[in-house]
Amino acid sequence: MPKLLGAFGSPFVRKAYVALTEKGIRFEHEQVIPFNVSPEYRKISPLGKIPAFQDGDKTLADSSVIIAYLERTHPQPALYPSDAYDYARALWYEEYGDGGLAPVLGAKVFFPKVVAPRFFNQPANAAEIQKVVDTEVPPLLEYLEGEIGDKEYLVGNKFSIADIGIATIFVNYGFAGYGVDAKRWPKLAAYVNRILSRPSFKGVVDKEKAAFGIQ
Ligand SMILES: N[C@@H](CCC(=O)N[C@@H](CS)C(=O)NCC(=O)O)C(=O)O
Repeated sequence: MPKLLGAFGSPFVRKAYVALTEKGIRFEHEQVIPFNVSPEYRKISPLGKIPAFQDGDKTLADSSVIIAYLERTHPQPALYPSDAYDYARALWYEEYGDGGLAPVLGAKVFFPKVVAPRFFNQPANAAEIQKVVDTEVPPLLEYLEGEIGDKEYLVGNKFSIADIGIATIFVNYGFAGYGVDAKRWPKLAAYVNRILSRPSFKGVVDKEKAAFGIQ
């Protein structure tokens, strides 16, 4: 059976977990904590990051790479649009999640608020985190509010990698005690709720909450 490696709490591990679930692929999941990984793990993931993936004797690292592979091995249900422009737009939203949202909502809010105090014995600087929430987060959400508009999904009227890549970051934001203010960004707030209530997201997020002791 294929194996996903990487710890709960990582938005990138969650991306791969959701993609595997959406595609109905049975898999094992091994919790690998990042930052001080074993030499064996580094052979699979040369940058030492999570997630990684094993499929028989094939190994892969990086959530985007893993999901692209799954799309070829298990084409249905498709997680990438077939139209060329929709495909590229979906990759753009995935990148907006990985490279735009994650460094702020993940690295500057979730990490210092949840991970650093629990696992690195570093107390959270509440004022610093709040400043990020008040100044750096809003423009990122403003853009998404305009993009989602009245659409159900970000691209092509269909659930795709775009929705996985964006919604996964809001799980971490939620774990940190924050959410999308529905008065300020009503369309985005409804969209995030809609995507996160899919069984694929709900299943993994419930397990993560149990692991972290989050209500
Ligand atoms: N582009 C990578 C990012 C993975 C990533 O940054 N994972 C974090 C955990 S959320 C990590 O392993 N950090 C440890 C490190 O940077 O050494 C992906 O999509 O898989």
